[in-house]
Amino acid sequence: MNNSIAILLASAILLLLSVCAMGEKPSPTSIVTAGEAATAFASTTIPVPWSRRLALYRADLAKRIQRKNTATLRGTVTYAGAVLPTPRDLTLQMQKQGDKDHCLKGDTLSQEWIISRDKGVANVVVFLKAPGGNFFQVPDNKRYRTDTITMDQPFCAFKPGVVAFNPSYYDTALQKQVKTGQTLKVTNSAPINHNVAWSSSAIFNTGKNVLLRARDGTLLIDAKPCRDHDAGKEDVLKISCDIHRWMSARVVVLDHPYYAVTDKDGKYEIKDAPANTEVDVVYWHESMGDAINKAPRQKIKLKRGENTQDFAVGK
Ligand SMILES: [Cu+2]
Repeated sequence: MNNSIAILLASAILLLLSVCAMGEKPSPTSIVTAGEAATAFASTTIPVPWSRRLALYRADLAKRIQRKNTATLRGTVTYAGAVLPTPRDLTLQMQKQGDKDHCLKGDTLSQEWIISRDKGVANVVVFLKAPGGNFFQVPDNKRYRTDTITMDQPFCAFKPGVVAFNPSYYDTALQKQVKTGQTLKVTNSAPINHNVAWSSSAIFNTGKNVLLRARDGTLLIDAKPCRDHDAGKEDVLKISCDIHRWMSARVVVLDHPYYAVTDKDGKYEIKDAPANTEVDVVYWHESMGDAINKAPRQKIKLKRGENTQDFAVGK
C-alpha cells in the first residue's frame, strides 16, 4: 500500500471518528488554532504523533462544520421620527456641583440619544432570542471567555453608556447557569471621586454601591442574566453615581453571545450565530425602559452566511 492511500484511509477513519464524537459531546481537545491544524496537515516532514494529528484534525473539522452552519446578522438601527430628540443639556446641573471644573470639560449633553447625521442610533442592544421560551445551547468554543468590558468615568458620564454582558451560559447537563469568565468592571480614571451604584429590578441581582476614589478603584459587577436554573432570559442593570446625579448607564445581561451594541452610526453585527433556525431579533434602546421582555422584536430565519436586518426606534 503506498503512502498516499494509507493517508487517505487514515483520514477517512479520522473523519468517521470525529463525526461520531461530535454527535455525542463536544470535545474539550479543540483548543488548537486553525494555523496549527493547517501546518500539521500540510507538512509530512514534521513528525507529528498520531494522537496529536487526531486532535488537530478534529479541531479543524469542528471549525469547518461550525463555520458552515453559522450566520452573520448585520444592519443599522435608525431613528423613526421625523424630528430628532433634543439631548438634555446638563450644564446647569454640573455648574451647581463641587466638581464642576472637571465635569464641564467632558460631555455636557445627556447620552441617552446619540444619533448620527444619517439618523443612525448608537447604544441600541440587538440580540437574538430563542422563540417560545427556548434557549440557545451555546457551543463549546463560545462558552468560555477571557474578555473584560470596561466602563470608565473620565469626566462625569459613563463611557460607554450602554454595554451588553455575557457572564454565564446555560449548561444543559448541569441544568444551571455556568460562568463564562467574561468580566464587567467600572473604573474611575478621573481626578475626582465617583460613587457608583448598580441595581436591577430582578431579585437575583442584588446590586452594590461603592465609592470609586479619584484615579483609583475598580468595581466588578457580579450580575446574572437570570436565576441559576433558568435559561434564555435577560436582565437590564442600571448604573448611576450618587455624587453626580445625572450620571446613568445601562447593562443588558445575557446568557449567550449572540448580541451587539450599535456603534455611533447605528450599525451592529452579530457573528457566529446559529443558522437555519428561526429566532427573534430583539432591539432595545434605554428609552424603552427596563422591561426588556417587552422590547420590540422580529422573527427571522437566519440563513447560513450573511443576513441583513435594519430596525427603527423612537417616535
Ligand atoms: Cu460621578
